[in-house]
Amino acid sequence: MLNTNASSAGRILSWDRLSKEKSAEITMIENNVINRMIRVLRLVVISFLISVLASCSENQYSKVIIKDPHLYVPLNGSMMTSGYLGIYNESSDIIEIKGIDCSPIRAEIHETKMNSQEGMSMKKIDSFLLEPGENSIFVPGGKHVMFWGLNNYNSKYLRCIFLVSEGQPIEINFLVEERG
Ligand SMILES: [Cu+2]
Repeated sequence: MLNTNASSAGRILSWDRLSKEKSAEITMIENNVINRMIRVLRLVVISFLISVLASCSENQYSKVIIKDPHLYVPLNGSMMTSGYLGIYNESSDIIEIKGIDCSPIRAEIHETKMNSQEGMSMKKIDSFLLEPGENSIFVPGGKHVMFWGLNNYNSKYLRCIFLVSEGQPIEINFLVEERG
């Protein structure tokens, strides 16, 4: 009686050990599966990020470069002032600039022209085209951005966007310079 009990107890013990080993093995397999899933997931995330970056660099308007955007604080007693920059179209597409938005500051794209009757005069430009590889430089006496209401403007920069006919607007961060 006692013997059978002991041996069946022993059998239960060894069965117990066996199932523990089995469950340890199962845990290991599960760990392996989880590790593999993590590795696959990591690959998926990385390749997703790469494809996002790649599609960003294909975006034509990331290939528009704004150089040295700056404006001067208005002269005493003047409501208006002007700003200058270089814009380079490094994309393979024609880009149409359809205006500028510096809200809440009012701004327009202007061009100064020499005229035999009136001398120098300036006119608002509604839009202009930049061919692939073309650049346009805004300078005194040429194209410029006209600003109104910067008399008590205290920030070092003024954020604006060039509105374009297609795609993302182009960001411009004008450095606000003292006259001197
Ligand atoms: Cu002007």
